[in-house]
Amino acid sequence: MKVRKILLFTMIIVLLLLTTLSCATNPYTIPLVEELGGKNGQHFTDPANDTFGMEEFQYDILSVDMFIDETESYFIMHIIFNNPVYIPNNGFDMEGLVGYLEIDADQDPATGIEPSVNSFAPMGEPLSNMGVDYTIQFFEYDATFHTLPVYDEVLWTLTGYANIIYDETSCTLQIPLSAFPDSNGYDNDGNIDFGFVLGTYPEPTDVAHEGFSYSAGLI
Ligand SMILES: [Ca+2]
Ligand SMILES: [Ca+2]
Ligand SMILES: [Ca+2]
Repeated sequence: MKVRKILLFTMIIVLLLLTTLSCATNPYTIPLVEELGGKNGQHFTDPANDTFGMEEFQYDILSVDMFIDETESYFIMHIIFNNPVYIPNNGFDMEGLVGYLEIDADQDPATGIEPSVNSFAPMGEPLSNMGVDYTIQFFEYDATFHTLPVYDEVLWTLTGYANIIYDETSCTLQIPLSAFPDSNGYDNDGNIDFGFVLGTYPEPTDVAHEGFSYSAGLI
């Protein structure tokens, strides 16, 4: 699985079609965080200017604001970057935002797989001790339904879809808790550890995971 993820950063580039680069102006909107009545907000930060890619344009994660909606059915995650955000799978758009959101749903390093954030983190950065149970795939953005798929990393099954909207320097995900089912033994209490490796098609450019542990306040 880890090798597959690494290869995606370099292989998908050959599948892209030739079109012009365009900044994210997605007219589709999922319910805004305000409309969802997001609660139990928590703020996470990643250093600015800590990217490690080789290309001129690099995604630099600055912060993640996270909520749970009033119905306690969705995580809301607002990711802010230190650069413009470009929609992936938008033709020959080398600067589309791709990568992985890895989730340790039971906060147990003994279950799941080794996080790929550790494979991409530069020398000297702290490593993650997550046992990754689920991954949200930024490579597979569906422009029709505005979704990203969620995969079970142990069973290799599709478990759901996260809605996503892209903005000028940020993106917002609406992730159903149902995408992290209890059926495989995870204790989905709404508390998760998570981490990102994000970048462009040619390369990953930033990882963020240290201290990224969200508590939804559910029983
Ligand atoms: Ca950063
Ligand atoms: Ca785990
Ligand atoms: Ca970082």
